[in-house]
Amino acid sequence: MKVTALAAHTPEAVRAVLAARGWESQPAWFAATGIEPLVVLIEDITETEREALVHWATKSGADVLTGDGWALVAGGASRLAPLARYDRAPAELARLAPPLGQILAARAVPPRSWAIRGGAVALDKPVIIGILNVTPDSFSDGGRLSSVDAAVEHGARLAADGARLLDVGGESTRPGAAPVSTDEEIGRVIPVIEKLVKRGIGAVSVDTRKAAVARAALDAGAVVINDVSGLSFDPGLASLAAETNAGVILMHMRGTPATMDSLAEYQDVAAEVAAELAATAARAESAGMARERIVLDPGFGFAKTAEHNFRLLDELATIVGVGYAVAVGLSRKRFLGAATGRPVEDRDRATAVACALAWERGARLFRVHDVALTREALSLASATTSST
Ligand code: PMM
Repeated sequence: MKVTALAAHTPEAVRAVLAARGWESQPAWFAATGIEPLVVLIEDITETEREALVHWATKSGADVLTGDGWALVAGGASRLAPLARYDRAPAELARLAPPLGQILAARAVPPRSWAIRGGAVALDKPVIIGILNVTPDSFSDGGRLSSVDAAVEHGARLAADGARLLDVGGESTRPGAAPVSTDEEIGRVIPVIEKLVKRGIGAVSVDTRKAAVARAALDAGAVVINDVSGLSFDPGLASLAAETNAGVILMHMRGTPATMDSLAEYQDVAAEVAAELAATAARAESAGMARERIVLDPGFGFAKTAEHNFRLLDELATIVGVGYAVAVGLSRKRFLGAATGRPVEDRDRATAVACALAWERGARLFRVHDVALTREALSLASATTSST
């Protein structure tokens, strides 16, 4: 007899063992994902629901830990799956079926492509978004024209290095940064977007919270709106995105850049950010945005302490479980400095490593300053994990 402990952090090891023993690829994949461990936290449940859950778990062999108003249920995904079906689950647990069904569906069929204006972005390989900040301290070398040219040249370099999108932003969202007027923001980003589009340098995303800026950017040829406020700053942004068929990145934050640091309070940061992002996505869909146009971003550094950011990076699969493609903006952020002791100008290696960790946990889009270095790290990460 020979006994081997298989790697269980992804379904790949099980799939490969079955395939090597003659299983066809689809059944092997379904069987492998079916026995993947799943742990769900269920909150705000009644005493009747809690009792029904404990009873069901005892009978079906799932593990359950519970307290007042909550339960943790754990087992292979296929063991928990009956709870997502009205015809199989105990009647007392009917409320659990829709949210659990969504989680199981997101795991079984993750988004494979992101619809953006006039096209689609494949998500089977890492998608790198190059950062092109056009704030006065980023490219200013005196006159406006030379700074536009410098920004466009930088964009060309990011695209050549492998950026699929260029994210042009004209308002700093660092904690305590001064707000910028709409006209000023338009004056900063539009000349750069126009030139990038005219020269065919790359698909452009606009990093803005304001509908007027987003509209001008889309008119100039941008195809994606990256809203760090997650539709909470400008009520006009949601309908604009819906009408124009833009791709959207909706980021999690609390408050505004001026107030967010005081709102960094969580009991379970990943669970709370996931729930708040799910609510944002639901708002987007009810405003008319198609599900396949929406990307969610947990907002590293926005209303989060360093410790929150580490937890969120480790537990990114919880955000992926919401069921949308996930983007991360880790580049040069302060918490990377907290771990490495490196100053902001020397955090690109840490960024590349963090992106590789995020890929492994299910993120598919990576907003970074150093595209070449991140691409190298992600090439290795994606070669290591199968996307069967
Ligand atoms: N971070 C910043 C700006 N825009 N957009 C998304 N989607 N995600 C982010 O994490 C994010 C963002 C702030 O970082 P910067 O000042 O280095 O651009």
